[in-house]
Amino acid sequence: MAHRVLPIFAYSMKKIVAFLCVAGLALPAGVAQPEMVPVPGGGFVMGFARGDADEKPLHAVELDSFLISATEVTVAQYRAFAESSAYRSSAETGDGSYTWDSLGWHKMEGLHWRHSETGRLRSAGEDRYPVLHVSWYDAVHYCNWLSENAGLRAVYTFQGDSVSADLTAEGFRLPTEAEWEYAAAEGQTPPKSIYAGAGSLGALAWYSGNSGKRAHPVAQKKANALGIYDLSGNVWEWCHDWYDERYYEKSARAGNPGGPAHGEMRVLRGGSWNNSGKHCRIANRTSRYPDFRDGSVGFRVVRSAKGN
Ligand SMILES: [Ca+2]
Repeated sequence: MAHRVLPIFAYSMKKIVAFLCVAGLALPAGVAQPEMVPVPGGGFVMGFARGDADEKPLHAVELDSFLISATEVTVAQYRAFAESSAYRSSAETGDGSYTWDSLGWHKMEGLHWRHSETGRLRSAGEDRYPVLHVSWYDAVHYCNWLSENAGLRAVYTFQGDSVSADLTAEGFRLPTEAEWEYAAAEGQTPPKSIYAGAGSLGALAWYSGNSGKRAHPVAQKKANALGIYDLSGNVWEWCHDWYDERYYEKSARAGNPGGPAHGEMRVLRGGSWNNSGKHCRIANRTSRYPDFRDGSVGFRVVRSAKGN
């Protein structure tokens, strides 16, 4: 953590609360908050020349500084939200989620964030597993709850199934896919690796070649140079953006690109325990409908570094 020592007497209580929250301290008492690590802003070249069609054209992007959670959001962190807010997830209000067995994915009613990828109810000792079976909607509701607890302006506004976002608000939100790729590339152009960090994929990530076909507790593999774990592998991560396979043609030279204004599916990044190395590459892009959930999709959060 690279926080400067600030004269806190000059800050309002609200700012102090926000600062303590960003520092990863429990606030209010007993509430599990993600540990946030700083990502200095700058420019990088997004995309991959040897990648899929939707990873091109390579284009320069400028980003402001931001903070990103060091890990995927865990079962314990999500539980603090679910149990204190009475929020009911897409899986709970809908028809469950997809569970994994040796034959593939199967929809199972009653399956939700308290369950593993195989549909087993998590035990108390599994708090540090990434939360599974969460939709994009669940993820952004969680973000707003974090903002509310920290006294920060919420990013997302809800009207029925419609969600609008103010990406200039200082509260918690999902990373844009540009922020996600920049953090995974450690802000480097070209990145030192096609995966999120130095070394072999097996040293960095839980993927189909080493996972035993299940998710694993966060932060067991090697972090990248910014101190961020599991960007490659373990669980896919929802990003803020609507998915457009040709978005890179339109976002060239954009500052803080936030994705298309409209779309049908939201972006997922990083691959999972169930994917080969190809999908764990930092430039790889895929997408799902925002109410999708299964045992391989989770998320992490970011927030603006302004005001810190
Ligand atoms: Ca991941």
